[in-house]
Amino acid sequence: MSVFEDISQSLQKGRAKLVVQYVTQAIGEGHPAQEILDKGLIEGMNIIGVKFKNNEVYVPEVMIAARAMNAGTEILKPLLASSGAKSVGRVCLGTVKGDMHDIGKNLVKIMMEGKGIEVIDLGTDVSPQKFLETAVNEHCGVVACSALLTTTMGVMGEVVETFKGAGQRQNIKIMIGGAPVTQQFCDEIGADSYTPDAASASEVAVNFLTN
Ligand code: B1M
Repeated sequence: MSVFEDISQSLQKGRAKLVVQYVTQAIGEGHPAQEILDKGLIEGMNIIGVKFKNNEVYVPEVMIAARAMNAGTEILKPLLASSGAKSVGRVCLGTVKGDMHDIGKNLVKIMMEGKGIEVIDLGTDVSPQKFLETAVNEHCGVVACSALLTTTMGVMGEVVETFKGAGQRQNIKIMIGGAPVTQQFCDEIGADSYTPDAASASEVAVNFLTN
């Protein structure tokens, strides 16, 4: 069994200490952090997602797996985010109202900080009004919204409308992402960018902030 399978299986069992052990081993073997994240941690979480959908595991097991995922991500954090970069601008980031999923959002934060972006993390369950107030008061050039539920992704459209209503649509770029979000949805609601993963989100944010 490869070290990636070890990571994935330990994560699925919610064995945080083993996840940390195998992630550390993978780093020691010279695997790049992004590969460990994608082939080990995210792969394990995707399998949990399928089991969750099929009622083979339930919320408590998923929460324990999420905790193990966070433990593994913590080890990778310094490797994913190269430190010392000069600030290129400010992003206000959050998971939209009604949605508590924060693992993907936290990865977006790590990758953006790694590119020298100052991230104001509003956490989960963030209302359109809160995004607006923070972005304006904290002089953010970009607002980044994450959603994991088909029932909450519509809030991203409300974010766009709230910024329009406040006359802030021209000044601030709105980026969206999360598993159910698509480019087509982005076009429909009139957001500025959809990106499928945290790494590409950080690249687009740098472009918006520097151009
Ligand atoms: Co939830 N959940 N969950 N859950 N959960 C999903 C999303 C689901 C697909 C599972 C399933 O049925 N297969 C399903 C949604 C179905 C749907 O809407 N179509 C679901 C459901 C139904 C629910 C509840 C309603 C279950 C219930 O209570 N009956 C409930 C809702 C609670 C709420 O939010 N109000 C719920 C609860 C939970 C837990 C609390 C148990 C836990 C969350 C823990 C936490 O986040 N702290 C949880 C988890 C862990 C999942 C799954 C298994 C994994 C999500 C995850 O973290 N993936 C998920 C199944 C799945 O996605 N396969 C599922 C790993 C993460 C790295 O990926 O967040 O997609 P992701 O981020 C990616 C990209 O999407 C992207 O970057 C990352 C990769 O680099 N990205 C962005 C994310 N945000 C971005 C923003 C950007 C750009 C890219 O720009 C701004």
